[in-house]
Amino acid sequence: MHEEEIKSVVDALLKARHVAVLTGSGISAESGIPTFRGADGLWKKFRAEELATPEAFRKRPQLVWEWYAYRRQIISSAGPNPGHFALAEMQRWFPQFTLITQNVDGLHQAAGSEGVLELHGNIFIDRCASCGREESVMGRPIQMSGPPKCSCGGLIRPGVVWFGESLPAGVLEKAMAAARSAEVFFSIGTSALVYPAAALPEMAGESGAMVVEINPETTPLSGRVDVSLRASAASVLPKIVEKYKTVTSA
Ligand code: BV8
Ligand code: ZN
Repeated sequence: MHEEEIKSVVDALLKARHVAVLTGSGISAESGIPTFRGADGLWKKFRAEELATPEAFRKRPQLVWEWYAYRRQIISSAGPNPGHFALAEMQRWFPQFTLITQNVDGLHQAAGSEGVLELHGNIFIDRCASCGREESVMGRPIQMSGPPKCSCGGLIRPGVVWFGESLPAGVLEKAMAAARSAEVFFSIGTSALVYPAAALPEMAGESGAMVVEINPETTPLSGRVDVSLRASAASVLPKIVEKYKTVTSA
């Protein structure tokens, strides 16, 4: 299955100096974390677009806090899957490898990936909505009800990027530079609907990269990529690693 496509991807990887990857919630699906728009993407009938906004937090801080506490709970009991580990292994093969993620779950880092560009922040950061003070809460007991208060009196929110908020300065620029210089650009586990992240694969294609999409379903990007692997990340990424190692050790 997909032998043909995998061979063409490996052939391109063998010649590449800079490989870039954009991941979305689909790569964490096989770790048991619901995607945003998949069947299990709703929480208490709310869609992400209704909760992941500054307005929602202003209007219903407890509800938004509860949603993030629930997600922190799921992520804390989840671990990286073979898709995450495959990307961590691939990082070592190239002079330059840029992993850009829309995910806030930290699973790429847990799998050993380094220098991960977190376009949308990280769910285990607490940030004061007033003074902006940030603190990692990774590994701490999860405060299920909230939001807690900062010493300045402000409300604490998760350190993620909500709809309508700009991405962390510098991170998006680094991601765009990688999209422009990579010879191979992977778009993995993302519906390619949310901007500016969704512009990255297009940018890479326009700069001459081979764009590879890995997704069991089609997306608005599917018609414009060079290789479309209609498969799950946890199944096909290890196959790419295996094929690459067979060819390079031959
Ligand atoms: C900004 C963090 C402006 C928080 C998230 C109209 C047109 C165009 C744009 C806009 C518009 N109106 C508003 C906008 C801008 C908006 C936007 O793009 N909206 C969309 C909905 C149209 N963007 C923003 O607001 C961004 N900011 O533009 O700022 C600005 C400019 C200057 C100054 C000030 C402001 C900020 C966007 C970031 C929002 N935060 N998350 C949190 O996590 O709670 S977005 C969230 O959804 C994710 O982070 C991710 O980025 C995004 C998309 O989700 P995906 O990761 O793709 O997940 P999804 O469920 O959609 O898809 C999963 C895919 O995986 C599926 O395709 C599925 O088939 C596949 N899959 C499933 N299983 C597997 C699999 N694939 C592989 N293997 C499997 N096993
Ligand atoms: Zn504060």
